[in-house]
Amino acid sequence: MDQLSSLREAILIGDGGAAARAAGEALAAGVSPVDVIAEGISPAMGEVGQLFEEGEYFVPELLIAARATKEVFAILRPLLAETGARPAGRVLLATVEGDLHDIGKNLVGMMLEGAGFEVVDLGVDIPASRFVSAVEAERPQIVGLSALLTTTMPAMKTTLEALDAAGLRSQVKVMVGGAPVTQRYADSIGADGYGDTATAAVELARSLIGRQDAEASQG
Ligand code: B1M
Repeated sequence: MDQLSSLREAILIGDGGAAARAAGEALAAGVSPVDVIAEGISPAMGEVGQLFEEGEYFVPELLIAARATKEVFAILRPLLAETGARPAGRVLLATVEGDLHDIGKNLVGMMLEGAGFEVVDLGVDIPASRFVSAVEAERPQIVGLSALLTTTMPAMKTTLEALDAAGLRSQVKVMVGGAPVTQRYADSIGADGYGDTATAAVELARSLIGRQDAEASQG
């Protein structure tokens, strides 16, 4: 796991080249692309967030760490795409309206792709109306909403309400996540599930697809 320690250090100092090299070495040593994310990038970005909270890091450090992860994703993405035969399901993923945070959402998307899901990533600051039109166009089984601000969490509720008003709510399972989101909040807005980490989001997506298949077979 030395390569994952080097990857972590490279992300912490925002050295994209070193991060990409460490990730390449981890892959060559037999670490799976999913583990590079779950055991390398994800905890490193969690640590970057923590250092920011503690006043050790400032916005520039955050942004160069995030940029370093992008260089690693560029290597991982084609490998993750190779994994599955039939997609495990289609997930429409985005950060809700008013919210520009995408590091966690991107990790969730990459982990889902690694688990064989087809991910349609709408990006950040996505209004409820865009979710509605994208559900109509893409026909996902799951909609994943990410929010990092307490002020944007209510946009999750608005999005669920918009899906309901458009008659689409029963056609999709909705999962929510992001640092301020809790199971209790997810329950209070009528979401189908909450994931506290990218790994949990993958497990949740699998179980939601299972639930949806069971409901469909009951007619
Ligand atoms: Co912002 N920011 N930020 N920020 N930022 C927070 C969230 C904050 C807690 C920092 C603080 O002040 N202590 C605070 C929110 C406070 C609150 O809401 N009460 C905050 C603020 C205030 C702001 C601004 C308003 C600052 C300002 O301008 N005054 C501004 C808002 C911009 C906007 O969105 N409109 C802002 C801006 C930024 C940056 C642009 C500088 C940058 C974002 C860069 C980017 O994303 N491209 C940034 C960052 C990086 C952070 C912190 C430091 C780190 C977030 C992060 O990436 N964490 C954050 C503090 C913190 O969380 N410690 C903070 C790492 C990431 C891997 O974790 O995103 O939690 P996370 O994702 C996890 C899980 O939550 C989960 O899986 C991921 C991996 O395990 N998960 C899901 C996430 N989405 C999921 C979806 C799922 C399931 C699981 O299902 C669909």
